[in-house]
Amino acid sequence: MRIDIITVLPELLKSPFEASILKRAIEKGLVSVHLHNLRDYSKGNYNQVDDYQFGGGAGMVLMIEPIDKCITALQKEREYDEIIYMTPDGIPLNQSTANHLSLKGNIMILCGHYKGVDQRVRDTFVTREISIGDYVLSGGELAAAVLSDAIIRLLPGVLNDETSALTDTFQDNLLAPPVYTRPSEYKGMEVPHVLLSGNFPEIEKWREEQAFKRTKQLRPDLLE
Ligand code: 6GU
Repeated sequence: MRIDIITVLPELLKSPFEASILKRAIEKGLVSVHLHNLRDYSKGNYNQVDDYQFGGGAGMVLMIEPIDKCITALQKEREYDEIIYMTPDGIPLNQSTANHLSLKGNIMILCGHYKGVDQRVRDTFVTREISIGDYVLSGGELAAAVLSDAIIRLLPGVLNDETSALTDTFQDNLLAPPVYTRPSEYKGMEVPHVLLSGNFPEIEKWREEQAFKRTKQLRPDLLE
């Protein structure tokens, strides 16, 4: 898989891909992530990428021309399965969308900023608009990092048995059950005895019950 991210703040997006699981996925060649600075596609001495909105009002809008130039340059090199615009007024991200996108080959992610992008960018280029929740971030960069992480960890070979995605919260629309590690007793707090029993059918049953109980209590909306 290849992910191209278009942003006015590439430095904000660097570190998530330079540590831990994402770094290893890139080193193994399972994914490549390319950051593109929108300013490299602007014209004039000021490297202008944003401007005041027509009709007046506070806040700058990312201009269509540098975005068009960047997207068109990338599309000349390869075909993209999706051009995703990160925006708080997009469709909220969930595990099902992450699963779907993890099956794609090339995806482009455009990070919104300020008041957003010229609507013509959304009308012309964008195939999908994604939000990561009902709150506002300063820009789409952190949201793009969240989306990339959610996708990349699902690629075959990225996770091993210890980190397997199969038992994740949400993978079956349930929250994950509680987990414990050594010691089995700490300051009088005990680990549920069934987990120490070695009875794996019983353990599995307990985990399913706990997952259901937790989901019912904390996220009843997932059970609907
Ligand atoms: Cl994708 N972008 C911004 N700027 N804020 C957000 C968001 C995205 N998702 C939730 N809040």
